[in-house]
This record gives sequence, structure tokens and C-alpha cells, in this order.
Amino acid sequence: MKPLRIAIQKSGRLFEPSVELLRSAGLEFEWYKNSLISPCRNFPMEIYFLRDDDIPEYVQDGIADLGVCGDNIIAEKQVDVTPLQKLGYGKCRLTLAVPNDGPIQTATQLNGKTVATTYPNLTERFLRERGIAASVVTISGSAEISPALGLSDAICDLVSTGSTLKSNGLRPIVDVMSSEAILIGHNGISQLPVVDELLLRIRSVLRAQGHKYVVLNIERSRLERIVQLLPGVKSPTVVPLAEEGWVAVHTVISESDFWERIAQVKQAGAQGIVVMNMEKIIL
Ligand code: PRT
Ligand code: ZN
Repeated sequence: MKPLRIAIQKSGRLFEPSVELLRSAGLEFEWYKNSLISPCRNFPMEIYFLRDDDIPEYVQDGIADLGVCGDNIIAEKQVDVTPLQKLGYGKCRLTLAVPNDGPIQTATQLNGKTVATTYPNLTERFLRERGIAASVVTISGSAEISPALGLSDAICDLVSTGSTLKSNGLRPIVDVMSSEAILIGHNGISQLPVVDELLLRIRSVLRAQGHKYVVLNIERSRLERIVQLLPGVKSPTVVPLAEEGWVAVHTVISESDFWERIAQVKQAGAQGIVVMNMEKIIL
């Protein structure tokens, strides 16, 4: 059988988390500086290391079967691929920003102005949909210096911490899109059993990353309330303690409301709460 081909970024922000995700999914492969292709030892797959900008088209054209890149690139390139799974890393926003000391406060005030960006399609669409007649100048990088050079009145660029904007005397006025890394597939490829298997593995890792394993002690008389608060994967596991009238509850709590849940179970009488990371959750 021909191995599945997955393309990931060769170097840059998405490289390390992508390699880590594949390794956490149990895939064994080597990577040496300047590797272009690495075979997996224990899964029928080859990993291609490419520039992120090339990945969507390679997947669309079937040069790779699967690819990982930012949502921002997929949206900008308007490629015809199948989105398979958001991956939770590489989070950023495509944002319109203007000089701190300038007169522009809102997107509407960009009427008649110039916006520099490496994302012309997304920027133009955003402005058009809002009836803002600004002209978009496409540049190949470092949009943040364009206003200072007199090239544009505003920029539309990716922002994560916001420190690049700040250090260039710019401030965000509105977000055009939010983005994160996403696994995409060549159309039709998701029907292959080997893709199902890979997705099952990747999803089990992502699910585990989004949850904590929690063990706590509670008086048996208060158990009902705790069970209501902690639904678990199916329902919590309850085991008796050596001390009469007490039980231990084992469960899984989502990261998204972790501290609220912990406050609630403490309030309901939980003691000795132990929290652990998990490797995988397979449903
Ligand atoms: O060589 P190759 O073409 O593969 O890499 P690249 O240099 O084009 O991409 P890279 O590694 O910078 O980014 C890859 C992907 O990471 C992007 O397509 C986004 O999906 C995602 N990502 C997440 C980001 C950022 N955060 C980010 N902050 N990509 C770029 N930036 C840049 C931004 O353009 C700006 O210059 O970082 C600066 C702003 O960062 P903050 O933290 O100061 O706000
Ligand atoms: Zn790039």
C-alpha cells in the first residue's frame, strides 16, 4: 500500500507543535535538519517538511494527502481542501492596526486610506463586506513597518501577543479573523481507513490535552452532589476508602471550566483533590 503523505511546516511556529502532536499520536520518525521527507517506522505514512504557504496547494493538488497549516493561509489562498481537525496551537488573529498617534479610530475611517498586508484576499473581502473603500497594498513581509515608511495608513497582519504592534507604535482596531493550526485533507482522502486511524489517534491526544484526571475524597453521604458536578467521560468511578463512610471519586474535568468545577466540588465537601495530566482519551 502506498504510504499516506502528510505535509507539515519545515521550520517556524507550527513545526515543533506539529512534530510533538504526531509523536504523541504514537508515530515514530526521525527528523534531521534539512530533512524533506521522513518515513514513519510504525505507521504507513511519510512526513513532508515544507513551507507553510505551499501546504494548502500541495494538499489541494494531491501532492500531499494531508497537511497542517494555519487557518489563515487556507482562507487567504481559497483552496479547495477538506478541513479535518482544528489542532489548538498556532493561535493568532488577523487584525487591522493603525498608528497610535494617528487620527484613525475605527475601520470605517479607513475609507479612502491604504492598508498594507500579506493577506490581500482576506483584507479586501473584510473591507468590501463592510462597504469600506480602502486600497489594499500587497507586501511580502514585515507589514508593521509600512505606516512608518509612509507606505500605508494601516496594516492588516497576524497578531498573537500584540508586542510587535506595540513596539512599532501601532494599535489594533478590529479583528478580521481568528486562526489556529488545522489538519486538512485532499478532497475524498478522509474516506480511507488509514486516515480514520490517524484522526482517532490525533483526537485522543487533543481530548486528553483539553482535560485533567481528578481524584478526590468525599463522605459517602455527599456523593450524590459530587456526581452531579462531575459528569466524567461517562460517569465518575467511585471506590470505597479504607475509612468507613468515605469514598474516592475518579473523574475527568475539562480545562475550559476546570477551576470553577474545583471550587464547586470543594464547596460540596471534597478533600485531598489530586489532579493529573493524561496522555490520551479514546472514546
Ligand atoms: O518559512 P515559512 O513560510 O514556513 O514560515 P512563515 O515565516 O511564513 O510562518 P511562521 O512560522 O511565522 O507562522 C506560521 C503560522 O503560525 C502562521 O501562518 C499562523 O497560522 C501562525 N501564527 C501564530 C503566526 C503568529 N501566531 C504570529 N504572531 N504567524 C505569524 N506571526 C507573526 C506576525 O506576522 C507578526 O510579525 O508574529 C508577529 C506578531 O507576533 P506578536 O506575538 O508580537 O503579536
Ligand atoms: Zn510562510
